[in-house]
Amino acid sequence: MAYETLIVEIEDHIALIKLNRPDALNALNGQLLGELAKALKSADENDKVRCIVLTGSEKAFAAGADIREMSEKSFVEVFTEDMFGGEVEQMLRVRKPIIAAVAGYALGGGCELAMMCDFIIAADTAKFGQPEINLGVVAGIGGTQRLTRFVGKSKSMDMHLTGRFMTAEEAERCGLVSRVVPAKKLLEEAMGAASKIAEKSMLATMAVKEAVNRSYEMTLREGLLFERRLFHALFATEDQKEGMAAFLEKREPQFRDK
Ligand code: CO8
Repeated sequence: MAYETLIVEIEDHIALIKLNRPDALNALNGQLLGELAKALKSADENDKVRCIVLTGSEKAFAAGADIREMSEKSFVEVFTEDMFGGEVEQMLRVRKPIIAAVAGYALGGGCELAMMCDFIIAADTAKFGQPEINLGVVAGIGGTQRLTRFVGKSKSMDMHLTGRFMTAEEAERCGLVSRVVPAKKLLEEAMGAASKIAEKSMLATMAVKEAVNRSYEMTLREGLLFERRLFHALFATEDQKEGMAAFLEKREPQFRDK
């Protein structure tokens, strides 16, 4: 499928989705979010794809929702159309792992989009922020909820109330990103991580994603039970037999997603 605001490449079981609105620092407008939801759904449904990498440009992952597009909208408009609600729900339905590879600005909706992915690998040039307060609004696609869970109340309040930006180093220190790499190596590192994931049994990777995401929505006791039942359930798969046999036979496993 051809997209106007994205570049999508599928190679070696990895779908690489690049946000592509260079003139607006990849600001997220309705068209881009609609195309992104479609591209993610299509990658999720494509049997050849086992992991997804979402990235932007060297200068910006995404500098937020498109302020030009939003500025004149009324409450009645954004409320009745439930602005971005459908697109975001669609993105959250993706069951394959998504890695955000972030260089440059990840601000507002851009930071929220990165946090919607399963983990974030940052270039040393990355800058994260929730500067909506400077526009007289608040985050709208998860910033106050996800950032708070990821980095704690004090830092989340600091980011949302002052609108300041966080460096990649600070983001790694507080647990927002999983690793920081030199900007030139960002894609190589993200694709390397995606290749590693692509080698695993997809049944197990999907189970990991469900279990970790549930940890934000369940009590610890319920989450522990959910995890244990998933662990038990995977014993019904051929991949569990293959993975354990391969270990004992000192060879690489050949997973078949069965
Ligand atoms: N929207 C639209 N256009 C943008 C945006 C944006 N968010 N960010 C940058 N641009 C455009 C600029 O207008 C400029 O275009 P032009 O050349 O036509 O004037 C071009 O990109 C380059 O930007 P700058 O000249 O400003 O570049 P600088 O290097 O000087 O500055 C910054 C880079 C610091 C990133 C600066 O552009 C900036 O502050 N951008 C806005 C950041 C921001 O406030 N983001 C939050 C937006 S609100 C939001 O994300 C809410 C999300 C929740 C929505 C949920 C709805 C339900």
